[in-house]
Amino acid sequence: MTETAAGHQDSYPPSAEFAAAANAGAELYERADADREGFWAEQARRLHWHTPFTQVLDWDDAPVARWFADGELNISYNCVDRHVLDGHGDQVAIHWEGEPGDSRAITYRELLEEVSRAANYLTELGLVAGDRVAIYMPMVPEAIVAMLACARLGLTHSVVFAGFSPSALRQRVDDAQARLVITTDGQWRRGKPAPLKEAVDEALAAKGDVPSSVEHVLVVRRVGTEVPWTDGRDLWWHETVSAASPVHEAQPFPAEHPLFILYTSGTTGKPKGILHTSGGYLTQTAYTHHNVFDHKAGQDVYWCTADIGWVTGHSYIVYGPLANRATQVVYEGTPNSPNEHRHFEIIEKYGVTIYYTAPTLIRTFMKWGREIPDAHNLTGLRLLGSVGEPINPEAWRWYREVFGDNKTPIVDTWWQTETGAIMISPLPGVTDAKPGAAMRPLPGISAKVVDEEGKAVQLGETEANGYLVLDKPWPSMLRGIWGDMDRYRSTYWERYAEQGWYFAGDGAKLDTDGDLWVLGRVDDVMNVSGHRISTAEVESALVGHPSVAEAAVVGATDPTTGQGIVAFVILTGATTPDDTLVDTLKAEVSKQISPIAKPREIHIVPELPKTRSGKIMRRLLRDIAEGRELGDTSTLVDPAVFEAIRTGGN
Ligand code: 6R9
Repeated sequence: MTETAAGHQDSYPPSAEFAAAANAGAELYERADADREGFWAEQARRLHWHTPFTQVLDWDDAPVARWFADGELNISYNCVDRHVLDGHGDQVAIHWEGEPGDSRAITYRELLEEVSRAANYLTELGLVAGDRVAIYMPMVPEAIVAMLACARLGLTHSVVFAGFSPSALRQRVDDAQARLVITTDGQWRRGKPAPLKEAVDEALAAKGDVPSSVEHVLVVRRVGTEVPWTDGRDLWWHETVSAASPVHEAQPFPAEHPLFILYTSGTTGKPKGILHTSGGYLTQTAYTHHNVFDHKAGQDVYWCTADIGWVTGHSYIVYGPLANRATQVVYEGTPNSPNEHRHFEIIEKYGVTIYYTAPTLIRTFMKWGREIPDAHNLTGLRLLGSVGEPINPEAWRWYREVFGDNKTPIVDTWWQTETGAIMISPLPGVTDAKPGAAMRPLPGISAKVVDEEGKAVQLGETEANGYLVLDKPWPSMLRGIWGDMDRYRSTYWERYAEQGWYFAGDGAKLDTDGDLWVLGRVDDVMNVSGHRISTAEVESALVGHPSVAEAAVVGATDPTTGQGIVAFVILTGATTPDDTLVDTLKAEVSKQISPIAKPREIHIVPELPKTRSGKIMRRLLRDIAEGRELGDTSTLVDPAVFEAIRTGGN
């Protein structure tokens, strides 16, 4: 066991007990290396194929891959029917916990009935395979039922996060030319119903770039408030779907049949509709959910805290877990509703064993204080996961100590909307994990860290401009950007066109052991006097100080050094700032990383601007740091944060 200068253990091997019982062993890497396509074919056989595939990868039309292309399957059959047919109909699929405290346990048999009713009704509405359906719903069971019903019929769903504005919804509906929108009357937010159907009405009433393609709006009653109604267009779920037959026979579709479109922001204003297909996507989500989370069907209680509006919700609430016959918790509300104990109460109530969340939430829990988790019995937890951004070592250690009783493996999983499933992560029974490192590409996955020219960066090289590239196709990779294949090629494949590599847009380094550290988006890497410094590294150093709860760092233009480091920090509840604190923090960064990384300015602020998916909006902080007019704030959770930062920061 190695120790860092600060006295921290810097590598955490799995316990012997965990390793002995783990789903994945070290031999997976060898098998995948020896015969990559054979390995993926073996993984694909986790699924039920109505027509078995005979070919594995077809890369002739690169960069558009075809996996298992002559095979046929039904995604919904794989996630639901086969578990019932295998005798597990009474197993709970979803322990649903509503925000106001209501709850529902839904077995696989009940899920099959609901999905079948929805599939029958969508068919009655005239929807046919290939049509697009927009789903704009909070975290209610019907959202998952709707996704699975679309998958069952070969309809392509486009889930739009229910926190998005009417104009964002309209833009996505138009882009995909959706025929149907599925929504709810409203959603619970901190004990109060907030309207949602109205937002759909507003979106569809607006004069869009093209006339609205929407024929019907299907509405689930959730909060019971009155909603405006357009006769002929609007339909109640409880009057239609609930009255449909609970029996429906799933038809097979080709492996490359489109499954969903999910919009993600790019460098330009227009969101990109990332397109995923069926067989390869389900293969890799199921494979990773099994091995990375060490999931054991019928034993584990799994909880992924994401929203279905994001890719993590698609791959690790809906498709991966259900394909693996998971029993999982789905929670409708926010972590502090009605108070900060909510997540811990849920973990206790359902006996959660696997918990998968984002660093931003872990740091929020840290800010609230460990007495909150300490008031609960969390001993059921045996594996913890992190996703969404680099996790700073401080938060990693806190997570392991406070949630995991200093025992549980943590899997820091790197992947993207575009990759569809986890790509780089420790294997929990195999890897000696390092806090803050995503470690190694999973068996079957290949990644490189290269410079501008595509030359491999040296191990331990921290000054190089390391870019993360994926140099071999993988089953759950995106198949394009909906309606814009040129943009697909230019965004991801132009940079390393000669080599034929996928450019992920993330900076990375390999340490002297060859382990991979993701440093954040390339645009989050600063250049100070010719030195590349990751915003994540400086943030991590700041958060390492006991007075700091959360930090965001940006590179602001500087006349002498190119960029100067500007930090925004939130203090822990117990701290009262004094005149020396800012200097102390600067010295701390200098000590932890290097004097080069010492921030030019540190602003103590009450809040940080975050997107609705919890990512810090560094672009906007850069605007503040450089004294510019604010750019687009439309994806911010709460634009009022800015006033608070401006007043707090000056
Ligand atoms: C799954 C998801 C993708 C971007 C990605 C990277 C960052 C995600 C990470 C991570 C470091 C991890 N990211 N996981 N960075 N370590 N474990 O988040 O998808 O919303 O498309 O974001 O998130 O920058 O490029 P998406």
